[in-house]
Amino acid sequence: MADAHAVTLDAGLRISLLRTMLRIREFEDRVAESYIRGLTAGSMFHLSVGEEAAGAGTGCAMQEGDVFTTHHRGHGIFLARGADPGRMFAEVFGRQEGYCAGKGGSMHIADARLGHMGANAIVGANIPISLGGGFTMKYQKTGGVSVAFFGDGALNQGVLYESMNMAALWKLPVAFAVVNNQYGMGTRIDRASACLQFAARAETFGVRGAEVDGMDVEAVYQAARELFAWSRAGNGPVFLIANCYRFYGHGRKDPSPYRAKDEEAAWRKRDPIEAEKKRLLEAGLYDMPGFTAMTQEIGREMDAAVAWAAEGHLPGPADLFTGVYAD
Ligand SMILES: Cc1ncc(C[n+]2csc(CCOP(=O)(O)OP(=O)(O)O)c2C)c(N)n1
Repeated sequence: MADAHAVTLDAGLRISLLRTMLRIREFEDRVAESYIRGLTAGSMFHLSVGEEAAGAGTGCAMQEGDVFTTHHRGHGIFLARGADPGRMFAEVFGRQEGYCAGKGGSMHIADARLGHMGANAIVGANIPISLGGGFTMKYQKTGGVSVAFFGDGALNQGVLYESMNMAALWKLPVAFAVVNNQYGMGTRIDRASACLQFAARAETFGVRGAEVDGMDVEAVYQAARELFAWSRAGNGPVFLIANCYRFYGHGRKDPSPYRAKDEEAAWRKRDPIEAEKKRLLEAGLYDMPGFTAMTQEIGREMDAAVAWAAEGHLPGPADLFTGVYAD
């Protein structure tokens, strides 16, 4: 495990990490509500409630000029990278005002301006795209890092190891960032993988590896910041696995019958938002009224974003062939 608090982070940054996690939680809760209200396009949503520390810690450790791809559970990561929640809701609602004009939906959000090269619903398929991003960065000497975010379900996909090999061989600025929520659909990681030493596995490919408590936003941020900086400096690829938990099922309608209730309760007790809130309260950086005010302000922001997106326009037949090829 990376040393959780090797350096005490700046107070403003700690508050901003908490704020980012809260924005993710409030966003995801409204995606679930919007589905019940019949606002969403389709019914398949993969919420990252419980995974906020992994998304916020890694997302906030990235810099302008870095690029990334995500798996299908990528709302939180994109919010941490500066996404506008209104345009994200619009995309989830299938509206023209969305990031992909309503044609991508929850699982295929992308935005080149914010460095998002695409969410991907095929497990592991975003990884070689991020490899290509890293190749471009090295070739063009941009000084950035290309981050592939994926879940534990991709840890035994061949494409991950082909990509690691090539990234290490060519010393590419690529970061393999694993949001390990312990389950690939209904299969727990230890039932899918003979070896659980994933950082060590990455090291055998020549990729610098680290494992971190993915319920601790400050620990994730510190580990990611250090690794990304090392990779940007031309030292080669890195691998970070953040161990966390998804509080809901695979999709919102999945009641997770394959998980023990006491296991769920134990992880919920480690809620990353509550943990960080407690830490900041104890450090005197926040008080309860301040925290309540921040939560209410974020709630109003998200309500306004939902209302704006719900007023958006559905794509028409004329939009069918737009955005298919680059202009
Ligand atoms: C190549 C491939 N195989 C199977 C699936 C079906 N599938 C969709 S999500 C998923 C589980 C993915 O688990 P993980 O990568 O850990 O991400 P999580 O859903 O836990 O965030 C599977 C097997 C798929 N989309 N792609």
